[in-house]
Amino acid sequence: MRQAGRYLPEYRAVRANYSFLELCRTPDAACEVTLQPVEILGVDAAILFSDILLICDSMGCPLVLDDGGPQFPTPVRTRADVDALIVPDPEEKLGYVMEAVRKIKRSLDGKVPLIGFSGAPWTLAAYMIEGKTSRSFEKAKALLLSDEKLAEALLSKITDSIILYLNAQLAAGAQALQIFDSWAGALSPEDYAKLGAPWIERVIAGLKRDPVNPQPVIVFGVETGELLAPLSRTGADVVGVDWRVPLSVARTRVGPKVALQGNLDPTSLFLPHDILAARVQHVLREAKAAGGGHIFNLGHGITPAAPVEAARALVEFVHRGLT
Ligand code: 1CP
Repeated sequence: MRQAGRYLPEYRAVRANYSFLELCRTPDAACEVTLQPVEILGVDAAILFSDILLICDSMGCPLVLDDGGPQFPTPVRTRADVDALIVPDPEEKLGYVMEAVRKIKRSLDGKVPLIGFSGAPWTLAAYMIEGKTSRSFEKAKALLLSDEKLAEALLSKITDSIILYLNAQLAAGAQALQIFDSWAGALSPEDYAKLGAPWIERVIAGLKRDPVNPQPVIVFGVETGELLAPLSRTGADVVGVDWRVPLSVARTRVGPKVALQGNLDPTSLFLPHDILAARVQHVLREAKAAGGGHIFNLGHGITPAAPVEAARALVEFVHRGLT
């Protein structure tokens, strides 16, 4: 699950001293908020505190993040805009992320693994074209589906940037990687076959993983019920499932080779604890029926109003296992 964030008073206390982007760019503070969920909730892995959109900024599409959510005031709309983007050297432009990874690794001292991450090419392209979040992604789809050459140029540049960035995270010590294609569900299976899955496949093929103990790669999207099969063929080791598809059904779509991650509805955290516990049991039963490996997770990010006590109880219920 997205782990850090506004639901935690300890996060809000650190965040009071920094803007969100300053927090991401200050390795000591990013390290501190990365460790908070491990200490407060007892989760089994740490997720690097950062944001998928920082790489867009380093490519030359400036990111603004205020209370209105993330925005790109100069969105990518033309071939000239695409050509002006760069494929950044991650140590030069995003060195603070790798510095945070190294600090977190030292602080964790092997207690739990650290998961690094990136956005997927389609989701990052969609943000850069729309300029902000969207429900329909009209501008992104209109641009990428009407001009194949431009789509190829933009998605290639983003893909190359992601490969360098994720390899830098691996070199700094990330022990697993998650690729967030949060807006995958906005595309039809036909369009995802052009704009989504092949680019994730290219990212994964470009990773320099440890040949002896390859760091696992998780791909995740929202409303991906109809995209689970293509996502499972990207080369990922684990496919995230949101709460709209039971894990046993997801298994029939992804085949036997990948593990599943998910998929408790994040709003379950607002239910009384006995109902929350029953829902955890349901996910665990589904995972057992699905077979083939399972990482328990929420089906999407934890929401800002979620009670911390419920998140803590959730971790305990999962650790108790199937009863
Ligand atoms: O003011 C604040 O404190 C900012 C809120 C916030 C936080 C806590 C943003 C802005 N990003 C983050 C951290 C973040 N984002 C993490 C850190 C790790 C953790 O939570 O433990 C991660 C993994 C992300 C990834 C991310 N950012 C995604 C993919 C995951 C998903 O939920 O699908 C997406 C889509 C974003 C964009 C983004 N950044 C921030 C917000 C509020 C958003 C979503 C905006 C939208 O609805 O489009």
